Amino acid sequence: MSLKLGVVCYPTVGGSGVIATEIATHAARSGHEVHLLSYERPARLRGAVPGLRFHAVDVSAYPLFRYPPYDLALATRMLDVQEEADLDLFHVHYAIPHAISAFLAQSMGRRELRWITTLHGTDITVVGADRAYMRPTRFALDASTAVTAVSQFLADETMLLFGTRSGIEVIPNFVDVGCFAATAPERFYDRADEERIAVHVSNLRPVKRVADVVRAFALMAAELPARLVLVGEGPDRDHVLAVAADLGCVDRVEAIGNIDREALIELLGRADVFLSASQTESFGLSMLEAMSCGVPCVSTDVGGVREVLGATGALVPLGDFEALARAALGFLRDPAAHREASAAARARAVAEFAHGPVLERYFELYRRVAAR
Ligand code: GMT
Repeated sequence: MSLKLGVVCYPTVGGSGVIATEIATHAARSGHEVHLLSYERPARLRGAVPGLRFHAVDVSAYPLFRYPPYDLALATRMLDVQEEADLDLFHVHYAIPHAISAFLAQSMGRRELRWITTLHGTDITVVGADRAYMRPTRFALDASTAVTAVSQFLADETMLLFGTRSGIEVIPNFVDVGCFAATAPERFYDRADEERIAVHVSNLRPVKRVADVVRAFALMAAELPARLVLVGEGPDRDHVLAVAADLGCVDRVEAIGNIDREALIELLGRADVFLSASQTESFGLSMLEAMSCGVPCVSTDVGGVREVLGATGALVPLGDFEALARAALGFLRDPAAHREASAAARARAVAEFAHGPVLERYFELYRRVAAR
């Protein structure tokens, strides 16, 4: 049964925008009619996709508005699209403000509007726990037709924080294991100089504790020829480079900013280890993409990360950058250990998080919601 879907997300390179865009793209390819709404064209949306239409949400910059009301503009656009396209349902990614805009659109409209809210992480753990956002978030979750969370950790955290009445279904994030695959991998033992390449991908915000990544890397680089590639842009970039300068390894740290999907896949094919020092991480989509390319991940043991890594890679206590370095060196000193960890990472990504079966769970939920 083909459906008419509205998908709402942030357009940025963060994981929620990536997952929403991938769902929209795959849904259109599977024959559904998809309308994608955001304030900009999402970074992961590549070229024209038959069956998928992007709707930009414009917010007027009237001088009186110190904070332009995006949630109102989004609600209006959602209602317009629902009426024009006769949508079956919306799937909104990240609760704030998308789930609240959905409620408003439903209240303003003449016919029922159904929506699924997918929780991604800081919409609950940071933003939703802020007093200013707590009550509207709980309200919008209770009003949603269905709620999903990307990990069991996040579902539990949501129940704990909000005591929400709605049952939360856990549908994990996924990776396109066909595209995120190292077809001609080049690891340190394939390179003449044996340089180890450590990678970190994030939006370089305080919650990612990227300075700890650099501290771990400095210890690693003291032992082996190594380079750290930081992918992504964010407010901590300068601070992190200052830490690297202070530790004397700034010449081996490259902050390359945002890159497109193809460049990321190419980099992961050459990477030897992925480092993550996050304070909290509901899932860790960048790590899953790295695993799919056969890159062992070393991360702080926080949030839903252990659900993603399973027995692959290594988990260390939050704040213990020395343990992070030690665990990474375990893979980087020994080609046999690295090969084994690389194969285990890829195998877990394929077995547990391949895009096909996870997408089928979303499509099945869409059918259930549309049939209610
Ligand atoms: O919360 C963020 O850092 C942004 C958010 C996003 O929009 O990308 O990331 C969250 O959602 C991702 C996709 O589901 C998860 O992979 C990230 O772990 C999660 N971030 C946190 O929990 C810190």
